[in-house]
Amino acid sequence: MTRTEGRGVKQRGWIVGLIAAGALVVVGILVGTGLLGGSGGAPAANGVAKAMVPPGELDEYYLFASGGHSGQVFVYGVPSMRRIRTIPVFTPDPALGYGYDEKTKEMLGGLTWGDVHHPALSETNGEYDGRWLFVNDNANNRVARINLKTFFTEQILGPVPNIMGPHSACFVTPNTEYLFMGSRFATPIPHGTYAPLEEFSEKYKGVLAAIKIDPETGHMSLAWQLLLPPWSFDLGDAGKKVSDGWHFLTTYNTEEAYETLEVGASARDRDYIVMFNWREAEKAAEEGKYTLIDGVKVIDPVEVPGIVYLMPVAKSPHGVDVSPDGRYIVASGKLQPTVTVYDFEKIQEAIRNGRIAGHERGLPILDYPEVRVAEVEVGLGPLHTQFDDKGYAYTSLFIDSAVVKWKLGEWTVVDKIDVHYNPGHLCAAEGDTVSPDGKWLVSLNKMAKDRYLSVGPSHPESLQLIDISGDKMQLVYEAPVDPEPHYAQMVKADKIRPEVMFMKDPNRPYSVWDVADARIERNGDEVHVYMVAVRSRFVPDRIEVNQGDTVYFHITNTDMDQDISHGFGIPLYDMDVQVEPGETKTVKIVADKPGVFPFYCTNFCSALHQEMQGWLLVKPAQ
Ligand code: RUQ
Ligand code: CUA
Repeated sequence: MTRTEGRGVKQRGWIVGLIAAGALVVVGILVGTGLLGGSGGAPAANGVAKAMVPPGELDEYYLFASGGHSGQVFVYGVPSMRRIRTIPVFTPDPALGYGYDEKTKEMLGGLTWGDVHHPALSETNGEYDGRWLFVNDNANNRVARINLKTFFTEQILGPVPNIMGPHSACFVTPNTEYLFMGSRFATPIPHGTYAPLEEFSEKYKGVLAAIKIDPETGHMSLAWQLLLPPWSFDLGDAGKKVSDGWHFLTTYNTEEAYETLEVGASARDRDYIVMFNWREAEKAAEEGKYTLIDGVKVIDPVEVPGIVYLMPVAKSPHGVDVSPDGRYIVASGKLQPTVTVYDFEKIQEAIRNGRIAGHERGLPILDYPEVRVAEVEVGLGPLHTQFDDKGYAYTSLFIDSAVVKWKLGEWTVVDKIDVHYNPGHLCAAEGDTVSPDGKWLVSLNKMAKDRYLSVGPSHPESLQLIDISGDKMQLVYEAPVDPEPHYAQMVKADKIRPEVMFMKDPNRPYSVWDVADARIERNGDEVHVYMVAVRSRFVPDRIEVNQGDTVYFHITNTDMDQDISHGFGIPLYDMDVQVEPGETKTVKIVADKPGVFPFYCTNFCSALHQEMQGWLLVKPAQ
């Protein structure tokens, strides 16, 4: 035992000593009394059993974790913590051919990375409905929709005009009417406008974009924007039930500092929760109360009162989370050892009675003592809060490396457990719905340090599974995860109903379903290959073109059979795709290199997979 870095491990040094001395009887007693189980550096044996999903059996929940600057989404099964899939979203992925075929290449728009922070499952009446997963790109002002029938990215919207660094996304409204993207970085608008930093307070703007979601198709479109002060909009959550129609954002840097932010953005004692009424904003947009900026309807809430209110909060808050009944709004002040809780009923009362304590930048500030119901002392570095089915809240403590459990309404801390180490977000089973399941909580830890076999200077992050079904939280399992999960959502597995192949559609453009129809058509220097991929050959498998031709391969996988995907890779032409059963994909190359290029199936599909190849012959130009 040489792990000495972790706080939890150090605390339990004496237990480790006993184990080393062979005092296994003592360990047995400790496990029996639960001493090792509750908050151990190592999960107790009885805890581990809870995460056991025998080979061949399936997990109870899907966990969708953001992949941060990998631009991907990681899918885990809970409680086994087995990683099932990586979904490429903002980043090309040769394993699935994502970003190589014409459709996904166009969707990526020439960018090769994104920064995924907050996945949001679509909701109906405040419950996850298993249809779509939305994720933001904090880097390039985009948002994407993943279809949970296929687990493929289906739409990328953006870069969205006027906003910059939409960290406070995605958080959907209870019927997936909208998701909102607030700027973390104020800039002059529209994009492309220059103004020196010295003019930060005047010329730089915070902007919030409202993305409308089509209830049938999930198609996203930019509806309207709110013009906000040049502050940093950090996290968000949609109101639900009693607070449905409102949305809450945390903001830091109300100091409007633009240099040494570490100090400059932490000077004031208080920042704000910014709350807005999206139905009122929608109405203002319909009534023409906006200015067009870069083609977008931008509403100035100073000119349209009743849309935006500010609520004071302990300095530099991070997470804001709405309780399942929609009544409490919980904000974490990362530089203060408390979470602040606001009561939505009191907020409504204060608005009705005009309890305005003042204005900042023309926006009304609600009187703090009127709207806040509690400041709960939770510990050092509170960041994010999740909820269970019994009226408890769970808050991550970044500095303490712990999760704390406290009671809503009573505002008392009832339990605390060590995690390893420095948790950011937490994710509870069905945690953001109006009816969380309790049961499981995953702590998304920013540091793993010594928890896994070393892989050199870059460490994985860690996901730790905590059983929250009893009075005491119990750490039961953990899994490494690639950089960098920020947030995750956990949904009951039976709500997701993936399709295992694409429907055969003879009318689909460019598709060929019969090898007799496979062909090569030439039109000037443009060549179209209508190709069938079927175990274990490509038809046609001999393609002769001239140097300089533009060649389109329209490939249909006619193997209507679960898990029989074919790949299509061309050496030295930087081309590879995977074509799923029943799918048609189009890839394009410019045949600028003469020579002979054997193309082949890159995805093991049959006993004769190795024979599944063909020839691309490029005749040199004279
Ligand atoms: S973040 S650790 Cu959501 Cu990007 Cu809080
Ligand atoms: Cu088709 Cu391997």
